[in-house]
Amino acid sequence: MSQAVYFKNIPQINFEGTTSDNPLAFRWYDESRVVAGKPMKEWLRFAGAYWHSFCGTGADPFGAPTHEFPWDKKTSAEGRAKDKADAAFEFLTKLRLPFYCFHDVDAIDYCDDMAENERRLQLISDYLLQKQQETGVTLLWGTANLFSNKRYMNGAATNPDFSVVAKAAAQVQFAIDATIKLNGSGYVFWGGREGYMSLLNTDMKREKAHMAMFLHKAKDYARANGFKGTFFIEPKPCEPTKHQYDYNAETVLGFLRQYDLLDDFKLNLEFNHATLAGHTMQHEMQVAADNDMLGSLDANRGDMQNGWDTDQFPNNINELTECMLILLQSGGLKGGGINFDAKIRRNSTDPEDLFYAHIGGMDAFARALIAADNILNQSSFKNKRAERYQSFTHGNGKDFEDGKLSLTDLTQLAINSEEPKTISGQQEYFENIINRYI
Ligand code: XLS
Ligand code: NI
Ligand code: NI
Repeated sequence: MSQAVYFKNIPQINFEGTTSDNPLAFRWYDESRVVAGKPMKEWLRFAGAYWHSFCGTGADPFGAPTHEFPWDKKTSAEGRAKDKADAAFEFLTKLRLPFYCFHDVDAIDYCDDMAENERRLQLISDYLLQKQQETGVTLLWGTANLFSNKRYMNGAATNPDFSVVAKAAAQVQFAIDATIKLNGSGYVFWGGREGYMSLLNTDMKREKAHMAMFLHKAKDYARANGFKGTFFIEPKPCEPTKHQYDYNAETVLGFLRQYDLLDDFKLNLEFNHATLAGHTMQHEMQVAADNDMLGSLDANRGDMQNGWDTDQFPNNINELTECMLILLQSGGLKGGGINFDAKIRRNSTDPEDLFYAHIGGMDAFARALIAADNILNQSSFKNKRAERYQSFTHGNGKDFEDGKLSLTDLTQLAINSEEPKTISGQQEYFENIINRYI
């Protein structure tokens, strides 16, 4: 296939080690380096996000686009979509990203005719499949954009108007078909409009029941059509809605349990969503890991001084090291990978900027993974934490854990014992371990 080269001044990005001064090289991400029993590449399973990297124009509420893409010039939707796919796969292979993720409308523009949209997605997914076969890059997850079109302004699966719910279902069906065709590991539901702007006009109970019904039907369809991958729910507390039903990890877990969806779904957690919910990403990941639900990650970061989803590229190694501790201890991601749901800034306008951004993110994760592995193997971290709970490993503490002590038993023990010793939680000691191994 003859095709244009979109990043012609940019070479293949290689691992050159920490002594390299080359800004277009990895200093930590050595894809085949074995960490905790498997290559980094397999722990991290990095993916590029179609929407930010190949569709995001840099426009913001105050200004026009600043990113003018050479692959966005042709007049036909099909022509633009194929050029974009060429650019995307050139980028993914140059960066050694093994996976990518997309929404239906990122791959090809949609119109208001659903049958035509199905045709368009089939056409572009055939083309993407060919690109996958040529390059070895594969789909991490697919999804449908159920939030940009104006028909979704009152919700998609949770819209009070049934005819909108049906439109959303059609989009999901086509996106699932494409995901199956492209051998996607997962399928994501992020409910950007599944929530409310005002409780006054909202029957929340009914809307949540509709969302559950919608997920069941989507899952049944996908399974019946041979989808073997994992479904992911991506929590976010708000934005664009005032309140999103998939608020955070705990809330989604409760929802999935209530509606009997736990067996097919895992969580896709995003850093900036965690902080919007008033949590750390570590918190969200630990909640998921403790419930065997740590499926996939959307990597980015917010801004410390403002409160929205700025989707900046991740670069905080302390934060990432703490996250990788959870990832390693939980045995890895269940069915997913690490998708850079991050965008270069509006004023980052060189083609190189997209590469610098991903190289920085990949290196930061790789370095964090190595540090976390060293912490687990070489430091007192695990033992120190376990020590704090040693009173539950034997005697009365063990009996308590095993349910053998009643409240009156506990009261008797309390009456007959002295005031507990003051035991330090040693938070600063633990914090220092992180910095020491970075
Ligand atoms: C938006 C979400 C979105 C999902 C996919 O905040 O992060 O990009 O990842 O629909
Ligand atoms: Ni996301
Ligand atoms: Ni997001």
